[in-house]
Amino acid sequence: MFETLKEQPADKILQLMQMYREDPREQKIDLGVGVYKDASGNTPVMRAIKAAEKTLWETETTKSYTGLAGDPGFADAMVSLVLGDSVPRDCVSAAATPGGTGAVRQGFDLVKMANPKAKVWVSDPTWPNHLSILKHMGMEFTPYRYFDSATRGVDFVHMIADLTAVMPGDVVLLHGCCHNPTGANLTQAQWKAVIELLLDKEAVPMIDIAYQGFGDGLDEDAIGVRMVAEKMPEVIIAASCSKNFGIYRERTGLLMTVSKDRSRSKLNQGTLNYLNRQNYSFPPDHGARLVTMVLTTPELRADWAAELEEVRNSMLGLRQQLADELKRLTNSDRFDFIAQHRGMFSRLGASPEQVETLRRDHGIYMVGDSRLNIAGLNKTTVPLLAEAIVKSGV
Ligand code: PLP
Ligand code: TYF
Repeated sequence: MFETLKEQPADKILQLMQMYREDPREQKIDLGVGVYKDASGNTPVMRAIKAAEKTLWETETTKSYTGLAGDPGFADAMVSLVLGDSVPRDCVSAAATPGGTGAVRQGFDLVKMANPKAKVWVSDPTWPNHLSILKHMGMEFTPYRYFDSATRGVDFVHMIADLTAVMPGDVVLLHGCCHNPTGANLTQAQWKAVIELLLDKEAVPMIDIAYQGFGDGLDEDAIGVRMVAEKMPEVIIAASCSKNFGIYRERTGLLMTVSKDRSRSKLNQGTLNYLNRQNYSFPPDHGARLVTMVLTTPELRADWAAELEEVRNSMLGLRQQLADELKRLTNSDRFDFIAQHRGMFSRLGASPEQVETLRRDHGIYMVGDSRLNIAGLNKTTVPLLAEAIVKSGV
C-alpha cells in the first residue's frame, strides 16, 4: 500500500530552519521561522509561565482526562482575552485545540460540515499552512489581493474589489493582527469597511489570531476581531497561545464560534466537541492550564503582560533601528514601512535572487518571499542586515 505514496512538498519555513542549522559560518543571522528570540537569540520561557508551572507541579493531583472541549476555565479566560466584552459569553462556543494550527484545521472542518459548498477566501499572500491545509482537505479557496508591493502596505482598494465577488455562505479568512507574512495590517476604518461588505454579501468571517500582544498591545491587537464579533451574526475564530505565552511546543490554541442567535450556541458547542473527538478526542491540557493560571491569577497576569510588553517594545525598537539605518545608508525613506509594519514579520520586497544573495553572501536567512522575522535581530546585527540589504540591491 505504501508504494502508492508520493513525496509531499516540504514546509519551506521549516526547511530554511534546517539549512540555517547546517550553515557552518559563525556570522549568520536567522530571520526565518516565526519564533520570538531575545537579544541573545534565545526563546525564553516567560516568567509567569515558569511560575505557573511550578505551582502546577506542586498542586496538580490528577492527569485524568479533561472534557472534549478541554478545561472550561481555559475557554472562559481565552474568550475574554480575545473578545473582551464585544459579545455576551453565551453567544460564544469554544474548544481547546492543539495550537492555533489545530484551531485553523478544525475551523475549516467546521466550515466543511456546515456548508460543503463554501469557498474560502484567503489573503494573497497568507501563512502557507492555510493553503496547504485547505488543499489537503480538498476545499475550494480563492486568493484576494492584500499586499501592495510598491508601498508594502495593504492594497485595500483591490482587497475590497476582489471581495466584492464573495457569495453568501462563503468564508473570508482574515488575520486578526500582525499579518503573516507581510506585517501590513488593516486600520480600524478598513476593518469597518470589510465588515460592511461581508454583512452585505452574507459571508462568514474566519479570523486567525496568532500574535495578540505582539503588535500594538493586547487590547489594540484585538480591535479588529472584536469589531467583527460585535457586528457580524456569525464568526469563526482560531486563536493561538504559542507566541504570546511563549509555549510553542505545548500546542495550545482555541477554536471559537460566535452566533448572535444564542439558541445555536449549544449546537455549535456540540459540533466543536464532536470535531475534537473525531480528530484526537481530548485536546492537550498542560499549556492550556498554564495559560488559565496566568490569566486568572492577578500577579501572574500582570507579570505576563509586562513581559509581553517588553517583547513587543523590543521588536518595535528593532524595527525603528533598521528603518533608520536603511534611511541613513540609502538617503531615502523607502524602507520606512519596516517601522510601520507590526508583529514579528515584514515582507521586505526583495526578489528571490536577492534573498538567495543575502543567504549565500551574507549568511542572512529569510523566507523566499523575503519575509523577515524582526525578532531574529539584535542591536548589533541590525546594521549588518541593513548593509547587506543595500549591497544586495534590494
Ligand atoms: N496562524 C498564523 C497566521 C501563524 O503565523 C501561526 C504560526 O505560528 C499559527 C496560526 C499557528 O501557530 P501554532 O499552531 O504554533 O499555535
Ligand atoms: O510562520 C511561521 O514562521 C510561524 C511558525 O509549519 C510556523 O507561524 C512555521 C511553519 C509551520 C508551523 C509554524
